[in-house]
Amino acid sequence: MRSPAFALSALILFLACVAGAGPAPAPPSDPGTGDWPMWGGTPDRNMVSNMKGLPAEWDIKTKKNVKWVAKLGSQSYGNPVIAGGMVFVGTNNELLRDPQQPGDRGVLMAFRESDGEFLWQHTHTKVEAGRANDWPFQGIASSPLVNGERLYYVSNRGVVFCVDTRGFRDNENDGPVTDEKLTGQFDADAIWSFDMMAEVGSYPHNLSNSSPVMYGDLIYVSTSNGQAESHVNIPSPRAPAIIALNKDTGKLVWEDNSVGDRILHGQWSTPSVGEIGGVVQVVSAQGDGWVRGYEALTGTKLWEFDTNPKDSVWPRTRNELIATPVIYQNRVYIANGQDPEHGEGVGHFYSIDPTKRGDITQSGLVWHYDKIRRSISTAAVADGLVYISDFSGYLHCLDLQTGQPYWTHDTLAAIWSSPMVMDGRVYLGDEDGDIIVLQHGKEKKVLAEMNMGSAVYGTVVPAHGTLFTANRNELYALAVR
Ligand SMILES: [Ca+2]
Ligand SMILES: [Ca+2]
Repeated sequence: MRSPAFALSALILFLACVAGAGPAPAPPSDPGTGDWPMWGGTPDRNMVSNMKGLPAEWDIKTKKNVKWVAKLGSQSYGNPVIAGGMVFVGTNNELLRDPQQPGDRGVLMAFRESDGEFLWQHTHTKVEAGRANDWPFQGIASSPLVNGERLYYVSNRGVVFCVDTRGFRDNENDGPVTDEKLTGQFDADAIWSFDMMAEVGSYPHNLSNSSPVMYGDLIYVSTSNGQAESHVNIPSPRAPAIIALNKDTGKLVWEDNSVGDRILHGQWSTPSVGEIGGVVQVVSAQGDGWVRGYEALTGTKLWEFDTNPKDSVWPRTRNELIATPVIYQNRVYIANGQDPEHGEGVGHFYSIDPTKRGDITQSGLVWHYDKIRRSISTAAVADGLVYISDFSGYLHCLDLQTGQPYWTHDTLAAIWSSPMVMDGRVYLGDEDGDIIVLQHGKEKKVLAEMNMGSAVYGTVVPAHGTLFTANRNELYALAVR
C-alpha cells in the first residue's frame, strides 16, 4: 500500500507534468556559498546574501581588510559579478589598457578573483549618433550574467553579447563569431551578439542599461528604448521594451511592446525572474512607470501595475522606473524615481501581488509607502524587513507585511546604489564615496562608515567570504585579514 507521502509526491509530479512546467527556477536569494554570478546574485534580484564571515569594516588608506585593488576607467557604473574564479565589471576606456583600442569606449573587464590580476577586456566604440544613444564616457553600465563558461551583458551600443569567460586563454575561438580582429590573451572571445538597435529597432535614450537574467534556455534583457534627445518624441515607438533570446544561439524568442509610445523618458530598468503563485514569471519595470509580469517561456503578459498616482504629472510628480523589481514570496517590491540628472523629488515604493491578472494597479496593491523620495535603488528583503534607499540619501527600513517604517537613516549624500543585507548587516554606498554599515534589524544602529576615495555608484556584493565594490575608478576586494 502506498504511503500518503508517496501519493502526495506522485500527485505533485503529475501536476508538474500536466502544467508543462519548465526547468525549476533558481532558489530565491543568494545561498551565500560561493559565486555572485549576476546582478542581485539570483534571478529574484533580492539584494540579500546568506554569506558569513564578511568584513564589517576596512580602511583603504591603511589597507586594513583590503585584499586587493584593481584599476578601472574613469567612470564605473557597472556592478561587479563574480563567477568561476573571475570578477567581471563594466567601466569606460580612460585607463587605456590597450593603445590599439583608443578613444572613448565601453569596456567590460575581467580580473582574477584571488589576486585582482587583469585577465581580458571587451571594448566597444561609441554609437556614431552620439550622446542621444550613448552618452560620452559612461562606459558599460550592464552587470553581466555568468552561466558556466558563458557571460552575457549589454554593451554601450545596445548589443547583447555572449562571450567566453576564459577569453582566448583557453586557446580556442568559440563561435559562431570567430572573426575577432584581436585574439590575444587580453582580448575577449565573442560567441554571439544581438544588436537591439538593428534587430528590434531599439533607440536607447542616452545609455543602454540592462543586466541580463536567465530562465531555462532564455536570456531576458530590456532594450532601453526611449525618447529622442530632444525629449519631444519617441523615434521608435514600435520597438519592444523587453526581449527574450535563446542563450545558445542569440535568436529572438519573444518580445513585448506594451509600453508603446508612452515612454516618459528612457527605459533603464533590469528584469527579474521568479516562481510566483506556481508560475515562472519575468517581471519588467518599464518606461511608462508600469511594472509588467510575463509568463517566462512564452512572453504572455499576465499583469501590469501603474506605480504612479493617476493625478501625477511628468516630470514633477510622475516617475519612471530605473530600479530592479525584487521578487520575494509571491510579492514584487519596487521603488520608482527618475534619471539622477533630474535631481530629487517625490517617490513611491510598493508591495505588489503578482498572482493577480490584468491591470492589477488596485487588485494587486498590497501596500504603498509614500514617504520615500525618488529612488533608483533595488530593495533588500530579509527576516520580515524591507530595506530601500532613495536618491535623496535616505535608507528606509520597513515592515514586510505592512510597509510601516521601523526607522530611516540619512546618509547626507545621493544614493545610486542598493542596500545589501548580509552577515547580520546592511551595506550601502553613496555619491560622497562613503559605504555605511548598519545592523540588520528593527533597531537602527550604525556600525561603521568607510570612505572609498570617490563616488560609489555600485553595490557591495559578496563572493567566497570577500566583498567586492567599485568606486569611480577602482575595483576593491575586501576580506577579513
Ligand atoms: Ca575561448
Ligand atoms: Ca569567438
